[in-house]
Amino acid sequence: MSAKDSASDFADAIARHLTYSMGKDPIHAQLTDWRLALSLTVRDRIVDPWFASTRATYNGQHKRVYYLSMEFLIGRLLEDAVVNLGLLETADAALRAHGTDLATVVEDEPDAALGNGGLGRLAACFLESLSTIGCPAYGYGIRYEHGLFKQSFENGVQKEAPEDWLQQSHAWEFERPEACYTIDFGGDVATQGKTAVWTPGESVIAKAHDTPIIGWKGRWANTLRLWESLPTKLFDLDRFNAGDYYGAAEPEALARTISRVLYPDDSTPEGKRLRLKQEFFFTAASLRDILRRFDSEYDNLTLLPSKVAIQLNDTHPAIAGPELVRILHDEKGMELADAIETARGCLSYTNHTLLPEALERWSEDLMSDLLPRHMQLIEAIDDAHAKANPTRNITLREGGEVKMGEIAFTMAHKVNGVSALHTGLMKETVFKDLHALHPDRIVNETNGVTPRRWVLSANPRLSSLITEAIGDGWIEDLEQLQGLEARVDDAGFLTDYAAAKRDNKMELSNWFAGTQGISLDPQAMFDVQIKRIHEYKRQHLNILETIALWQEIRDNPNGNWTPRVKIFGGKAAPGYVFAKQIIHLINNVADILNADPVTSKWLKVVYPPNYNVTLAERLIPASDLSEQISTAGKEASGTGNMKFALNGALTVGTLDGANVEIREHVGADNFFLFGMTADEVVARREVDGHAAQAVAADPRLARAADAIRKGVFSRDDPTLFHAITDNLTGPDYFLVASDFTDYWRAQREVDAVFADQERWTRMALLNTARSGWFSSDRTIRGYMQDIWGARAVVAAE
Ligand code: 26Q
Repeated sequence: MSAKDSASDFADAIARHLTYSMGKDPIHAQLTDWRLALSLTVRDRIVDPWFASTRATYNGQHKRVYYLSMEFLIGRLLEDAVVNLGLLETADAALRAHGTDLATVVEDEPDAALGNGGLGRLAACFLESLSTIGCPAYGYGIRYEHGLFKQSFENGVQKEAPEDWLQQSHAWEFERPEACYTIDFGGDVATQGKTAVWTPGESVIAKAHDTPIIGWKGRWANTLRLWESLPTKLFDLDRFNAGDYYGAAEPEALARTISRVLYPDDSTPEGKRLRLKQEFFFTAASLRDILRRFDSEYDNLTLLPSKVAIQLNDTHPAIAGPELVRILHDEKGMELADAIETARGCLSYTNHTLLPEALERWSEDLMSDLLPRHMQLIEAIDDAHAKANPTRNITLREGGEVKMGEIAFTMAHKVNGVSALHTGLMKETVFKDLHALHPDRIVNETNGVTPRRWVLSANPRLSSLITEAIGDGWIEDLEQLQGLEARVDDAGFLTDYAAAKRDNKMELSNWFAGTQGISLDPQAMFDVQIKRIHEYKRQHLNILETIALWQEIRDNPNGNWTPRVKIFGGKAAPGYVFAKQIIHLINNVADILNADPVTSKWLKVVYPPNYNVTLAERLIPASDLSEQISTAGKEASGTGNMKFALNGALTVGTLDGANVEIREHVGADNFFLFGMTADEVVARREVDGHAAQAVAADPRLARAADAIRKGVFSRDDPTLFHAITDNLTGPDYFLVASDFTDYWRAQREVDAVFADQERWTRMALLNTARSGWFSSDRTIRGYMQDIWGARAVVAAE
């Protein structure tokens, strides 16, 4: 049906939805009305392939993949759906017949920001790839009422406001009142003979909301099922009748808290009771749903691992291990050892961080209080593991805390890292002992990104150029981009490639002028660092280099400088004081530099607030330089780095995460490498006074730090940024000082190459041509083969 739609049929369908689904007279329709009507029209074309996919899976008794994730950072859905259904031209023409156009309508959709950063965005890319490949899969998560907070700047300081994506109606989810489960917490456990009986103290309802995720060419659609928490009892009528109106509404308010808001942390978790409740809530609901589906098709639980693959996105759903054991053992009567074995056959776990402070641990007291039966089972699993492996002293608990990484590891048949370097470090550090015991368990699955969103729809100019050159097979087989390599000496092609970038930069400049009131020179190098603000990601290294460059330009204003715009984007966790100081510093540096009549034609700093998926889609296609400058060994993979390389930005980066593999693919000549290796980082930390030494050895660094310390960027309060400068010359755990000199060197090399535009363009083209391996399609195929034992299915026509 979809492919045959004519623009006028489509326009009629939009008008019908406007009138009959929404009750809106087209004469009075506003932008949001058109957006909803278009979304409903598009949705109509998703539902059939969606049902067909579900039926094909069911009829073929295929194994299903369940991706459990606290976060799905999906962004907007409308354009993705339109693109994947091949409706770009049709939808645009139809909307024009109604007096608007697709680009305008698409801009009206709010981002679904149900994630913090990389981990959540990876989950969203995976969902799209799973559908494109045709692998039967469900994403399971929480339907947060409020996603990641909205960021604004007041005098350079980050302010947070609640995000409210659900305030605006949207067309993508189907409420499933029939898919409701009671989720229990607290209470006591009694032993009756051999069986444990858990009598919970409180319960909430988990209600499902389904969003179909359509794959490329509309061949397959999977489901993202998000849980909303509701009270078991809507309303306490007795209390209401007794005049206690607030009290009557209390159970509802309490229950709803669980799915109220996304925890705004990135790698700095705190042991909050509500967070553990959220984790158990969505994990338990998902497992119940998975087993209900399994029970409806099979009657032999030993088949479970051959039909069900459950991927744990980090340890956030790690309670799935004990919970599945509880269901199989307590509820289904399986022997404990068999229950553990069966659960392990289904479960696998992805680790996304080695930062010690980010590894989840919960106090045994909290766990016993909230999940008493699970605490007992954790002890039992711990004992069973110890018995099976008597020579090694590995425990799931330590110092009164439960270690979720260890639980996830022992309960998983495969554990994976997200880049080659990170997987290697997992084996050597956090999971060293467990790896020695289970040497085949850890595997690597280097991250990827979906080319449909991150190239095809984000960068239509580049996409058309690619398709003209090599056909459109690259969209689902990204390594075909290699075919572009043949054009690297083709002057005409290079001109077109450069023109696409130039036009993207022009478009971005217009956006900056229109929304931020800043005028940028599209000829300047657009140097971009966009990601969560964190010390290990070292935005402060970037801003220090900016300050040093500014000082150098002021010294020699008639020098032959390469014009640059430094673009920053990203949020800091609200409680992360140091990260917020970095934001403040960047904003203050921007104020001073942009107002400097001598230097501002060479060097500008801009920091648009509220960085999100949509802003990334704007910035990445218009970027020349990608800043991937984390302390080696700290960034598990990075995925922004891949999006930049595909879109023809060159990377200045350390040997960290997937940068290592990007450099291998694009070639060392096409990558600006600097900094210490992960091993050198470890050694350097042992050097007494390493930071002070580094500062003393580099006058540029010393002078830049001095300017901050003296209040050049905080005239009213010179001490404002002393925490940053004191850290820089003091402990400097992330080795900003020690990597500065080499970073400066690499940046001057970047300047020199950028001045030779032809050379730059060739390098950029080679980045695009050689980054096809970083498609999330490749990553998903890796998981299917190495971890899930799942196969792609072709839906019945
Ligand atoms: C945990 C407990 C309590 C509160 C918050 C959290 C929490 C939330 C989010 C801990 C970590 C995260 C997010 C981690 C994350 O995004 N990691 C990134 O994952 C990407 C995908 O694999 C990698 O590319 C990045 O390198 C990694 O930093």
